[in-house]
Amino acid sequence: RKDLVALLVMAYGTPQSLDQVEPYYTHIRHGRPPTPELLQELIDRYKAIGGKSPLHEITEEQARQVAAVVAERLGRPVEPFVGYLHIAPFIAEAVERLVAARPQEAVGLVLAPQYSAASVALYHRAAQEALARHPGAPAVHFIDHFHSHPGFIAALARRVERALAELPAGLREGAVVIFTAHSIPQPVVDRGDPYPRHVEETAAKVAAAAGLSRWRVAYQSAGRTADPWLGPDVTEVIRRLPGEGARAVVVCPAGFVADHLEVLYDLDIEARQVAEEVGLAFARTPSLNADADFIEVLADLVLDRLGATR
Ligand code: FEC
Repeated sequence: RKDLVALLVMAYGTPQSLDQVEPYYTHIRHGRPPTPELLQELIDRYKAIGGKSPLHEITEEQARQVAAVVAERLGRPVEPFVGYLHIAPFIAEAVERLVAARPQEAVGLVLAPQYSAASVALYHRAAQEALARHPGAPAVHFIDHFHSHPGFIAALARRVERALAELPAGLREGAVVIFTAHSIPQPVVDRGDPYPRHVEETAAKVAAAAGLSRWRVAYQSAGRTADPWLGPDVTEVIRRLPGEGARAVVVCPAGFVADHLEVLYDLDIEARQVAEEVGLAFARTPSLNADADFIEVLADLVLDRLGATR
């Protein structure tokens, strides 16, 4: 369609019901089905957050809103096509629909701030492989990362300040902020992946913007595989904090842009429990979700990418 801008919005994906957990988990494990014990553990984690992760609805809302803002800025029609890495509608299906809409221009956006061969590259590969099956497909201009975008940094800094302000006054001074991102297998890091550097950069810039003196980087949600995973793990770091004089911990999941299992379970339930065990007050910064300040960041990235292609 003349004038149409297509947004290929890609995210991790989540099961929509408990009976979808097994195929989803098998897909994440590159086709190897989980053992019954591992499957039950994962089902129990979904049950602990109410039976379902809100990631699907949040991703759809983010896509809808960024398309609306870009359409308004450009004065052109903009249509989002959402595809998931690990569950239907898969990225390949979103590409099919995008190609059928015959856009004039297209941008690919992965909803993950830091680049890794173990994350963003997988989304891009899924999209490229689907595009390659359509000789007439439009060029899709991919956004690789936004880990140091000034609007993204400012949005996280505001949330860190808000979480600190909500701690009881007497505990605020002794609080340590831990910036977390999903762990990746150590062998990927050893091949020179930019991910740990991107995570450190996000954290350092947010810490500077929020004027923090006590902050750390940690990783979370390491997979249950034989490989070593990138650390230190957030729970290990929390356990060490009382020995360093801390009285409270604020966890900022700077590697995620939405509420989902890894935030609502691994942080809000598991990390909080560890903090309480060692006598620390615990707070977690609110996720970006479809908040207006984050939608502005995404729209800015898309507009920049479109401008750069002209
Ligand atoms: O709310 C939800 O239902 C989905 C939450 C979710 C997000 C997410 C993000 C990332 N992952 C990344 C890497 C890996 C690697 C493996 C792996 C395994 C899992 C499992 C679940 C899961 N991940 Fe995930 N991830 C989410 C959920 N992830 C469930 C399987 C059970 C487990 O191990 O805990 C290991 C694969 C393997 O076994 O070989 C690697 C990275 C991100 C952040 C970037 C992104 O969003 O893409 C990196 C959200």
